[in-house]
Amino acid sequence: MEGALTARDRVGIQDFVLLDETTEVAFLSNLQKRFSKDLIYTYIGTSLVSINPYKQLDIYNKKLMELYMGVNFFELPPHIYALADNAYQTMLTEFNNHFILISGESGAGKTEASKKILQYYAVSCPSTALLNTVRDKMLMSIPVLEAFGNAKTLKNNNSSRFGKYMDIQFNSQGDAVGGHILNYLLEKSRVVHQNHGERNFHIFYQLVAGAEDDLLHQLGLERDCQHYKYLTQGECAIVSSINDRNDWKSVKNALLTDLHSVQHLFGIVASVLHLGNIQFGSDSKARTLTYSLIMIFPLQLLGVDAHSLHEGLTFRKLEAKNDQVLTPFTVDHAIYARDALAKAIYGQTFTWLVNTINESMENKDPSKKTVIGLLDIYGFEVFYVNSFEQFCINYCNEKLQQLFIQLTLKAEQEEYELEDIEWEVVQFFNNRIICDLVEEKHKGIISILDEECLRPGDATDLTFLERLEEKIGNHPHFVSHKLADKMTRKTLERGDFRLLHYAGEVTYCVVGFLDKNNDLIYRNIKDVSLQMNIFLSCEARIAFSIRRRPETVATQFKSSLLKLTEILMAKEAWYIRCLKSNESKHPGQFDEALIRHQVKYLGLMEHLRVRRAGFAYRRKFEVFLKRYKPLCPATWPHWRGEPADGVEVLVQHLGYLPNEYKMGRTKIFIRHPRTLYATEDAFDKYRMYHAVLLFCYFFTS
Ligand code: AOV
Ligand code: MG
Repeated sequence: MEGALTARDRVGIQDFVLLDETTEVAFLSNLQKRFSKDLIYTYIGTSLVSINPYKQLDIYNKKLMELYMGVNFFELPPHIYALADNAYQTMLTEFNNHFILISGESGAGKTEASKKILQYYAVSCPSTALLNTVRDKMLMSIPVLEAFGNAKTLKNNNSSRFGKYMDIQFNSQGDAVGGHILNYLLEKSRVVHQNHGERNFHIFYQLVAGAEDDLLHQLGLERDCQHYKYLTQGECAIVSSINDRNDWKSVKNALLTDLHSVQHLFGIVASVLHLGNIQFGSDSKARTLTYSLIMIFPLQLLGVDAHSLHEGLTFRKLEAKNDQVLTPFTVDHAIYARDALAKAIYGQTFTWLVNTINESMENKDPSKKTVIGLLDIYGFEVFYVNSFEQFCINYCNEKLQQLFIQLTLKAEQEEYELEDIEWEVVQFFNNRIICDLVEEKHKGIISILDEECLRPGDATDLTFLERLEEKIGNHPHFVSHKLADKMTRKTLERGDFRLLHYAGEVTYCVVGFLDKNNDLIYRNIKDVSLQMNIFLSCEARIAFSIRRRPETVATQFKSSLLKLTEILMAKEAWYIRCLKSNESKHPGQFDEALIRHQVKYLGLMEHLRVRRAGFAYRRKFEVFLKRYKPLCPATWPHWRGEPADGVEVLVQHLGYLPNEYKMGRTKIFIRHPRTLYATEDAFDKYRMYHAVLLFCYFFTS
């Protein structure tokens, strides 16, 4: 009988913390109930759980944004705007830095979430003509970076193939005054190779489908993706849900508002396509470029000279003392050199784009600022064949999970202990052990890989695998070729190893690991790419031209993730935990097994238990007293004693019941947000009253 159902029965509970029981069954049932009503957001305290609906919902618009502005967190139904607004309001009141960590596996909705947040800030922050330009540039960076850094994979038609951390900088009035993007490890190999059912980066298809006839002609391109080797390996150049022509328009418009060298940029993109079509003579040496006409366009577009390009693609230049020796390539080497050049060009172009966007968003205001950082990185992914790229991506997700554990589960428990607050310990799986397995000095997989990369002589992908088996064969999260049958009853091919990640097991094929980790390009190919100087800053040119061996890709990635962790640890964290509803991208389909698996590995149950056992809100005595002391005559205008005593007097005056709060060593802990909201409401009334008084005073005097 519908009428007899309570709202709770009909639409589930808005905050998992309020569930009657903290079982997985209750959690999933609540999630499903809400999902079936298109309610894709649910809280765990102040964290947001989001589930991908795979359909457009009418819940993102200016009216709703305005509704959520400045409203207390739990007053309205859960929404991503509420989290964005709460982070913003807290930043303003406490004048400190924040970040929003968006996690979840590939296709779970991280990038969409990060866009919604950016759009929210673009609309909700105060604006002036000057600030509008910063805001516009932030917004325009979205389609541009997506075009160049996202691609269709088997998991997601708009999969991020790079990691992105964006700081939005605010002045003390809350105006967005600047932005800065850090980008992480672009999957360059996609430029030259795509697996079946996947595409190259969107920009190539957009250019071919959308560019005006004139531009296409200038670039020497055909309006047909099938013409280009680099676009057709995945055999899915056309995707029904992707409108490359329309996307081209928005990317071009976004670029035109900002970039002077747009024409040149498209030239570079086109030159990569031309490079991909260069073939080499099929005799044992690759001296002949079979399709020499094709060379004309890369030469013109890249601004390099014919001799160097020809030589770079067909000969290896070795420098011995003062002498140079040229050895002709085999066809395979020539193909390798061609692909290396294409990847280097694309990689540099992407770096240049990010730098250019950063310059345009640079904050010119010298006053002190606070930031909200948005982290949107490639999600955990498992394909039929997993290579070096998945190894890096999944390692990155291990790091983010570790960060989440450190900042919530572990930190929360430690804080209670430190503050002498009684509570029940919650058991959780700490994936530190897997992070160590990958990154530990000397013993970790990256170190072992680097050693093999540096070892002169006969190092190959297979010798790397042998070293792994020798050194970490007994690790509980590493399944070696030899032990595979015994441990998991699933065979491993020769050349594979398996890692038991926090999110599930992944079998990696070692083919290409050494090569991709080295990312070396032949000397003369490097010289060729250095000629295309327009896209390189002075610093980058120097770094690129240095002759000593650069750090390997995995080591650079590891260092950049370490730096990112440091950046984030210094800020206050907010979490959006994205769940993928089904594997086939069907609107409204709730695949319970898939979702249960994600709930498990993301540690949502543990998060919930920690949150429930604990207190929703905590603040240092000094901070709490400073804000609310006007509400109590005994603490206003000054409290002369210890801050803890002042807080005690203050909360007694406010009528807090003994079970509603606890006093720690340095902080007050408040069990439920509603207690604090009542205090906040009283504070608002106080401020309003004083504003009116002040107004009357000036008006009448
Ligand atoms: P991801 O960022 O988490 O994957 P996306 O944010 O790109 O995933 O989401 C994948 C697709 O799911 C989008 O292109 C939309 O079609 C759909 N989608 C996601 N969130 C929503 C939403 N809130 N409303 C409607 N549709 C949505 V990856 O970048 O692959 O890790 O690497
Ligand atoms: Mg993404």
